[in-house]
Amino acid sequence: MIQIPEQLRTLLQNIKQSVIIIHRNPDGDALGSGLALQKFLQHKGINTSLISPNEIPNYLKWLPGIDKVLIYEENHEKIKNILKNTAVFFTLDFNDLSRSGKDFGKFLKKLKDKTFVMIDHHLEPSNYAQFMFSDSSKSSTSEMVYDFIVGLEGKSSIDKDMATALYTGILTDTGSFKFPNTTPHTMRIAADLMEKGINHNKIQIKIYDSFSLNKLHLLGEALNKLVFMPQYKTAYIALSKADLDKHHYQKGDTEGFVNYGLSLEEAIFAVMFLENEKEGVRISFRSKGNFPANEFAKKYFNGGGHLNAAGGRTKISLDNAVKLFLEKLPEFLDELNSNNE
Ligand SMILES: [Mn+2]
Repeated sequence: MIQIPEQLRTLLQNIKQSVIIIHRNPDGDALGSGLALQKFLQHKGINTSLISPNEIPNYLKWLPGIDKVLIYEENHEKIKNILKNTAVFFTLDFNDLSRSGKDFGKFLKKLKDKTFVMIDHHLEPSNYAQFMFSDSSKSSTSEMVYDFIVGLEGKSSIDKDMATALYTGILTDTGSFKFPNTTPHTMRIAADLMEKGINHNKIQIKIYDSFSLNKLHLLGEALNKLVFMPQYKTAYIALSKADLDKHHYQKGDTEGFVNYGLSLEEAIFAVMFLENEKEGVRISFRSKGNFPANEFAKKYFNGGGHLNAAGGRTKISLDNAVKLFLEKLPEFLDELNSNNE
């Protein structure tokens, strides 16, 4: 349950327009929670735009309502105008405005007369929102948006399309209900969503069994390059721009690759480095048990996230990023070896 402050209830009864902003490189949780909240607000008579900072990955393009998502990078002047004329901003699945991208984040930080509503499950939220729903014990923002909608207007206000979107977010952020963030409450919500008539098997297939041949070949490349260091119980993969080009990389193609490192029986920590011309190197971190993947990401790679799943980035070269990682790993030797799964 989420307690909705009376002030926010009143606000939502009196506005005609709002926007929802999700994080850059949106995933199933960002888009799932965004689409569901958008439809809910539309039903309430609040005209609501859902804005993604950049493009939508192919594996999510089937979500109901996805064709109406506005992409900031493709149309920033039009979107800036919408934002200037809107008073209430929902921000979903991120803990700091900079997660919407450099340029977009700067623009958002300058907007002073807006009411921000944050709904998010990442640690250490920044203090920009007048209404803050931040809970890192939740599996996903989609779980929180479910509780938010139910808290406002009850279960009957969730329709089949909203249920499909929310289920997708929960499914992807829990790795099909297998990550430690999955709770009895998560499962109860999933059951409620199933009762809305969603096709859960079709969602599973759309997300996990709809790969392109290029993606599978890229996975083959990644697995061949996987390095395991038994002394650190750590596995890592580094994919260069050339590796990606070779397999005609499309956004989202490397989704889930980092988890293969963690599927090694002895692995506690798995890392994937991805070279990208525009953004430097993006790094994904995953861990088992109580090893803090987010601490590593924060300390050395300008990132953060959850205990078992975090991300980071750097402007240094791919080789230097791997070098830095290998240099710093020994600092965590004790934690890696005392980990209780
Ligand atoms: Mn999430």
